[in-house]
Amino acid sequence: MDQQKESQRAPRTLVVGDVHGCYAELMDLLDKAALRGDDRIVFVGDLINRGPHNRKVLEFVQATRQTGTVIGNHEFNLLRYYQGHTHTLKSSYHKVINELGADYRRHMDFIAKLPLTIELDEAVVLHAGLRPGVSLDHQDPWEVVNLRGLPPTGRPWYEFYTGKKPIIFGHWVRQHPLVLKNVIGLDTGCVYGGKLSAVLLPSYNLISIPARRIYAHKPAKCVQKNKAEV
Ligand SMILES: [Mn+2]
Repeated sequence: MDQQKESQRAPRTLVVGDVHGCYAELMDLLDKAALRGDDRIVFVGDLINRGPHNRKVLEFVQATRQTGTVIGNHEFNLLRYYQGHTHTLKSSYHKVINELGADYRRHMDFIAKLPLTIELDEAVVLHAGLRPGVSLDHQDPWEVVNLRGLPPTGRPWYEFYTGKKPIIFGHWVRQHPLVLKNVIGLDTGCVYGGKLSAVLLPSYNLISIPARRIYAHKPAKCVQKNKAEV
């Protein structure tokens, strides 16, 4: 058996950007990716909220073998409400709770166990960002799921990331995936009528699927205005 054929059969990992309940687009993306039996799917978090089919996305992730997901800020916010740490929640989250109905508790038990980071052979997956110079174990959880610009300049956290292992993240919506030397940003705003994007490892091939429609309007703070956008 020659080595090339052997490597073609090695399991791959598809890392998927913010889904936000866009189940139909997720299925389109998986069709396009043509995964094989032992390939893995890892999500950058924000599986839910603002989109149409939050329950279906959560059920798919829990029912499908070889999937993993980190927690996103939307799961984080809902979990804090569920656990009684806050009593305020935007209306879109209440729609998610209604959609989950009798299964709300079961899905929150799943969300409560989600990790902040998933370390793959090729890259580290997390939702939003990292403080430079702080080890993965010592990052502030709120920042891992929310960080964008760093004080005092507000420049994106990833401009300061010098780690050897690439970081794959979502959270910060841009028109096209962000591809830098050791950073890949996958949130291309599917729920806002953009596209759902993913990267297949270890080839680093990018795959995108257009949104079928606009499901929600984008809050201004989510838009990447920085010059670093490519
Ligand atoms: Mn998001």
